[in-house]
This record gives sequence, C-alpha cells and structure tokens, in this order.
Amino acid sequence: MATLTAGALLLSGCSDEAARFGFPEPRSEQGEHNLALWQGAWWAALITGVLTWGLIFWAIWRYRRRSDADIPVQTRYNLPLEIFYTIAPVMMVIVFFDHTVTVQNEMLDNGNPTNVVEVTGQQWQWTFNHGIGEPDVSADENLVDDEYPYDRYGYVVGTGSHIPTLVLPEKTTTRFNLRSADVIHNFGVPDFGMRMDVVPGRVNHYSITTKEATATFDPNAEDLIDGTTFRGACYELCGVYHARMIFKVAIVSEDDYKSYVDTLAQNGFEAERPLLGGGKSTRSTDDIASHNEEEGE
Ligand SMILES: [Cu+2]
Repeated sequence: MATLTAGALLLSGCSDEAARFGFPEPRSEQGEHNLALWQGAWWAALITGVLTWGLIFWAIWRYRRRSDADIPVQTRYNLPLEIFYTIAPVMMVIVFFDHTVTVQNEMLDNGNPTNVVEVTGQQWQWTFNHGIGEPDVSADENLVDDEYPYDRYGYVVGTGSHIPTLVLPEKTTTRFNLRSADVIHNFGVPDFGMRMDVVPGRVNHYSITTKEATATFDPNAEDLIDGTTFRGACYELCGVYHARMIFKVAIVSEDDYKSYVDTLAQNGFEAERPLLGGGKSTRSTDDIASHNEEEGE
C-alpha cells in the first residue's frame, strides 16, 4: 500500500503527461473517453500488480524455512483460494470489457455533425475535401451513392513532398468520410485519441468534436496557418512510402475556417464533387499551402 501511495503521489506531483500515462492531451471531446479508459486500465493493472507482488513477498517471508530442521507447512489444496483466483480475473475481464464497449460506443457515436470532410487515402498521401456552404448531412445516409452533403468543395491534396494540413473549425462536430483509392490505409490523429481503417470499396466514418482553437488562419499573413498544430498519420502499413502519409491538423476559429475554405476555392482548388483519389488527386496544393509548412512546428 505504501508503494501505491508513493506511486500516486509521484504521478500527481509529476507533469500532466505522467498522470495521463503518456496519452496525449485530448483535443476532441471523444478523446477524453479514450483517455479515461487508458488511465483506468493502467490504475487497475497497477493496483492488481502491487497487491499481487505484495502477497508473493509476504508469503515468501512469512512462511520461510527458519532452521535446517524446520519444514514449512505443506499445503496442497486450498479450495476457497482457488475459486477466488479463478473468479477474480474473470470479474476483472468483464469490467474491462464493459468499459471498453462503453468507450467504443462513445468514440463511434456520430453525434450531430455540422461539418463533413471527405478524406481520401491514396498511395502515399491524403486528400481533404472541405465543403463550402451548409451541409445536407442526410446525403450521407447512403455512403456509396453519388450524393454528397455539399454542392461545392475546396480541397487540399498532399503529395510525397508536400505535407498537407487538415484545418478544422473549433468546438464543432466534424464527420470524416473515409475512402481509399487503392489499398487499406488508416486515418488517425493521436490528439483526438482516434483512428480508423480506410478500406477500398467501402466508406468508413467517424466524428470528432474539436475543442478550442490553437491556431489561426490568415490568407494575408506570411504564415497562412500559425499556432500549434497536431500530427496525423496513416496507421496501416500500406506500401513503400507509408511513412510519408503524415499530415498536420490545425484547429482554428469558425471564421478562420470559413476563410480557409474560401481561400482554397479562390485559388482554384474547388470542385463540385469531392476528389476521391486517382488521377486528379495528384494535383498539388503546394503553391497556396506550402509557404506556411516550413515555419510550422
Ligand atoms: Cu497509408
């Protein structure tokens, strides 16, 4: 118990990161649920570990051989104890399972998205299609048909030499519709505590609700996007240049987001349909987005 208390003091005394057991500070509402599951699982494992180690060492000491002539008590069976150490782990697994399912449901809950971004993974980068105007989210009821929530899109295309930035409005529920143009990719942002496979031939999706903005967008500034950005990546080994499928995430104010999408459109990165990979998606947005990249993190 002393060790446990010391451990708790150490953790609370240390940085927030230690208290999160290395989990990044969630930048989405949903990420908080995953963080809680992660912390709860660590605490449960630590408490069980300390208790078990304690009992092992206590038994070794308490029932040690005290002299050459002494033979410690020889116990072969202890039925109540055996029943206990069968049932206790089963109970623990049930509790873990219950929490896991609850958190999974929270992470996969679509909420009421007010913003939809069509994300395409292609070897070896991402395309982000941002809607212009108000979305008609009911268009997403059938994800494989030809209907999309917006009439117009501003898009950003990453390439092997250009890391794209996924710009999102603050305090907004954004739904990501995930498509692959070739093989299985995986779209994830650690600071959202979430990732999901991107599978050719189907449309996966999840929603996140961003917290407050940490960056700004100004079309007239030297650094188009300024402030703190987060890292995103492909989490499914998808080929030789898998490691290049990284991107940045910037959370900006709603006004900045609108101005960002308008800027994309004004610079010609506009389409009536989202770019879903293939030939067109090799066109790079370097010329409007690149000069902020160098200054980035
Ligand atoms: Cu990939």
